[in-house]
Amino acid sequence: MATALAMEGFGAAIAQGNLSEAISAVQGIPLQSFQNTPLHIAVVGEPGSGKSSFINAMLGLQADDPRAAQTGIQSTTAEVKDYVYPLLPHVTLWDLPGKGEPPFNEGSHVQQIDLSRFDFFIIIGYQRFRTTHAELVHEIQDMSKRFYFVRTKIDLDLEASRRQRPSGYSAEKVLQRIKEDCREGLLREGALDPQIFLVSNWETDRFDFPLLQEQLKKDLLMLKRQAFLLGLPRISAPFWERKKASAQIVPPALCCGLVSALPVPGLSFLAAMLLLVKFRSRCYREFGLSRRSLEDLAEQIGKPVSVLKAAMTSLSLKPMVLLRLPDLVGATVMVVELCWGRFPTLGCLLSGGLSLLSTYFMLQKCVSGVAEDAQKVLTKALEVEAKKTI
Ligand SMILES: Nc1nc2c(ncn2[C@@H]2O[C@H](COP(=O)(O)OP(=O)(O)OP(=O)(O)O)[C@@H](O)[C@H]2O)c(=O)[nH]1
Ligand SMILES: [Mg+2]
Repeated sequence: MATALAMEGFGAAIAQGNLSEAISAVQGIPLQSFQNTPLHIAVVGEPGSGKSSFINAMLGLQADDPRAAQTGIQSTTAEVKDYVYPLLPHVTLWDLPGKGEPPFNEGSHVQQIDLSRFDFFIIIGYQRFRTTHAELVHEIQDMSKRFYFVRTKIDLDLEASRRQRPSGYSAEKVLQRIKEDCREGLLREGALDPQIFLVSNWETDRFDFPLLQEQLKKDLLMLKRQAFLLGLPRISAPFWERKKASAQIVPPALCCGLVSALPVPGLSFLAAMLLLVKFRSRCYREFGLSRRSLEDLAEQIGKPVSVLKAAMTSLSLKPMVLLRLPDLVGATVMVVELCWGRFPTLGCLLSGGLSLLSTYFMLQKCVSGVAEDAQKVLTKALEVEAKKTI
């Protein structure tokens, strides 16, 4: 209920171009309100690392159960498949094919399987910390999402160690060394305070398996809140489309066309440039990107305004002016010189028409750029907000 109300406020604020109010509408939602928010957890990792076996262990299913995920020594999981996690409400575990395995060859994994559709990740690894894990950590962190690192087949490690050094065998030391290797690898990749669990999928009551389930339960509402916030940019997209559609482009373009019809070379350039600057400022105000609005938003999320400005990469005035206006000036001057002397009316119509068209497309590009920037700024603000643990 609280989330539905907040969503209404969020939508209304976006429609008004008030980004700080939009953030404030969702900022204050009590954690308990996210109980019913769905959480999609992707289980990812290299082929054969024990992803499907881990899912079965989480679900409490034996491998021969018809409801269980298929497991095997050879590559088994070829398609993404969902499994409802019965111990927590609205949580789904997703079994994915191994990263780096055909048809998900190196480099194509992300294109084939869109990781952005998942809210949280469990990276499964066995043996050493590898490049595959490092790549996954980067992909996940770039989306401002979180993960647990689960090191499987611990039973095999202990057994191997016991066989190799029967006299000096210490299970505790082996486990500590494995955890250290995982931690070092994760920290090297920039993971902050990584959560690492050592498990055997055959023995869910031993090692860190119970701890993992407990931690997931503890983190649940925070992860759902994060999923909710990071899903908001998708919801806000239609609001920007509506704002874009309502932008008044024709009157200023007409005005520029009329000015350009005057037989003064270069006048259309000046007129279009002035118009562009003014129009862009108006768009910034309407989409919530004016200096004042950005300062308010930065204060709201507790970050310097430069963090938000860095996200505004779609629209830069200089390249727009430099790219579009020389065409406009050149064409207009040419038309004026060629036609004005002999056919004054034709020259006037041509230069005015050219200017009108060119200005129209320029302003359209301007509105799209501002809308894109507004979406990026909002996404950044929501990412900052989602990272806060409350
Ligand atoms: N000893 C031991 N074997 C495991 C463990 N987890 C998985 N295995 C075995 O490892 C092999 C691969 O397990 P899967 O669960 O199919 O691995 P996967 O990551 O889903 O494999 P793909 O779907 O092919 O990427 C199977 O033979 C499992 O029985 C574990 O914790 N301990
Ligand atoms: Mg599998």
